[in-house]
Amino acid sequence: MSGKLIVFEGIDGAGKSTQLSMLYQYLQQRGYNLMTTREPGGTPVGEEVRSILLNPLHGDLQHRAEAFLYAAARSQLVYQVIKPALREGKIVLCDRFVDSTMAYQGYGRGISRNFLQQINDLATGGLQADLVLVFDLPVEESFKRVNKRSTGDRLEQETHSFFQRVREGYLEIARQQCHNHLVMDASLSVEELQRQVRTVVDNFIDGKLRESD
Ligand code: Z5A
Repeated sequence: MSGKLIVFEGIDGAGKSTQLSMLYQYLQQRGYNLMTTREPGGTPVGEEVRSILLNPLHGDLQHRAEAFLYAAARSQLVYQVIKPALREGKIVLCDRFVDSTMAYQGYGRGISRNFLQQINDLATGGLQADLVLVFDLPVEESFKRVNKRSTGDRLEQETHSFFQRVREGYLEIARQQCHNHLVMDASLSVEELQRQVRTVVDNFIDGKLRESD
């Protein structure tokens, strides 16, 4: 099987990072050649851009400039890390990708989705995920989880209605791109959700292996 890109998406606190690291361990035990990464970040340059983006002191960051910064970090990640890993046949598990820009900057901030599509395409060279798991959680539950942790970064200071638009944006994207998107119920327990994630990913990998026979 050639490399595959599996992306974890969803609003803050939906449990993406938890599920991703559990899946990583599971797939590693099964002997797959894989790696994990995240957005924004995943490269030295991207991690520096991340610290600008999440810094609560940058409350004056303009919406378009914000979108360009996410795209810059993404482009660095795609060309420095993801494409080489895919060429080596790895399964890449990525915490957030282009849908985050559509959901947060598009549905959340109200930036033109055509414009965002253009900068996403430029940043990725048209690279698309093979499978996207969208972890869906009511905003109230997300707030409870994030407030417990309470880092209060720049985006976590947004309002309930902002995150509601982001959540609905994700569901709309998943409806429009149902060929490679699947919505997961992130309000389930960590263990039950992981059981479902493993089933989905096992089926996906088995299907790809059959295709390549
Ligand atoms: N952003 C953007 O606007 N545009 C873009 O293009 C991109 C990103 C790429 C990245 O911050 C921010 O950038 C993010 C979107 C924006 N916005 N904000 N705000 P980040 O990487 O720090 O944030 P995140 O990706 O949302 O991570 P997160 O908040 O840690 O969420 P998570 O990874 O989905 O959740 P978690 O860390 O696995 O779990 C969160 C807590 O919930 C933790 O205490 C867990 O123990 C608990 N948890 C997890 N699963 C469960 C279940 N099933 N039940 C109960 N409790 C659970």
